[in-house]
Amino acid sequence: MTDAARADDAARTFTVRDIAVLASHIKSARRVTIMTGAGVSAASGVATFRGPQGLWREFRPEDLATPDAFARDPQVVWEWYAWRREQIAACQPNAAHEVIANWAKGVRPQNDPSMGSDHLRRTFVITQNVDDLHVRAGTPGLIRLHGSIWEVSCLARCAAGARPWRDERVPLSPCPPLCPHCGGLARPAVVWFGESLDRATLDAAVQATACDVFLTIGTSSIVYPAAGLVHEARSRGAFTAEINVEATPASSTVDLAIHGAAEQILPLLNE
Ligand code: BJW
Repeated sequence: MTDAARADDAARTFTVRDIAVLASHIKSARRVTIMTGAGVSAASGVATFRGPQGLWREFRPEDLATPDAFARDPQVVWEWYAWRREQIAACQPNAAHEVIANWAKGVRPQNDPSMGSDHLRRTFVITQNVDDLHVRAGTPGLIRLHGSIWEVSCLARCAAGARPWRDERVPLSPCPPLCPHCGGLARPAVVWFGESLDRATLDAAVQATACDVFLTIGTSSIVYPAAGLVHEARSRGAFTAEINVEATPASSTVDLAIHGAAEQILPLLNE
C-alpha cells in the first residue's frame, strides 16, 4: 500500500476503542470546549467552503469574502449572501448540533451520574459557522468567531449602525439592504479574509481553550486564528481530539483523530 493510499484509508476509519477513549475523556472532564466548522452543518444541507461540493469550487473567496471585493461590487457580494441566506433558511439543525446543544445546557454524560449536575462541569462552544444552526438548536453561550449571516451592520459604521442588527428577511429587499439609521449601504456582519475578529469574541474563545478536553469538529483547520485554538488548548494541557470525515492539518497534532461524520460520531459519544 502506498503512503497516499494508507493515508486515504486511515482518513476514513475509526475504531470502537477511539469512541470509547473519547467518551471516557468527555465523561470525566470538568470543562469541555468544542470548536465547530462548516462540516457540522453539512448534514443539514449547508454548503461547506472547501472540498468537492464546497463554495470555493464555484466562487473565488477574493471575489466575495474580502472587504476589497465588497468595495468593488457590493451588489454581487450581497447577491451571493442573499442566495446563501435562502439556502440556509431551509435547513434544520442536525444530530451534531443537538448533541452539542445538550452538552452546553449541562446534559453531558458523566462517569458518576449520582453526583448530579456540577456548575463546574461546563461545555463551551465556539463556532466559525455563520449559519446560526447552533443557535437554533438552543446552544447557550455560543462564541461566534466569524459573525452571523443573519446580522448586518452599517458599512460606514455610523454611530447607530456600527453595532450589528438582525435581519432575517428572505428574500432580502432591497438588495443590497440599507442602514436604517443613516441610509448608507449595509454589509453582512461576518468576518471576511483580512479583517480582524471581534476582540472580545476572540478573547472569549482563547479563554475557553483552558479546558480538559478540546474537540475540533468539521473544520478544515486552515483558517486562522480559529485553527490555532486547538494548539493553544493542547499547550495548556487539554486532551485534544478531532472529528472530521477527512484528515486535516490538525489530525497529526491532536491526541486523537476520529475520521467520521460529526452527526454520526457525536451521538455515539452520548451512549
Ligand atoms: C465534515 C463533514 C461531516 C464535511 N462531519 N466533518 C496565520 C497564518 C496564515 C494566514 C493567516 C494567519 N492569520 C491570519 C491569516 C489570514 C487569514 C487566513 O487564515 N488565511 C488562511 C486561509 C491561510 N485569516 C484571516 O484573514 C482572519 N482574520 C485575521 O486573522 O485578522 C488578522 C490578520 C489579517 C490578515 C493577516 C494576518 C492577520 C479572518 C478569517 C475570516 C474567515 N471568513 C470566512 C467567511 C465567513 C463569512 C461567510 O461565511 O461568508 O469564514 S472564510 C470561511 O472559512 C468561513 C469559515 O468559517 C472558515 C473556515 O472554514 P471551515 O469551517 O473550516 O469549512 P471548510 O469548508 O474549509 O471545511 C469543512 C470541513 O468539514 C472539511 O475538513 C470537511 O472534511 C469536513 N466535513 N462534512 C465532519 N459530516
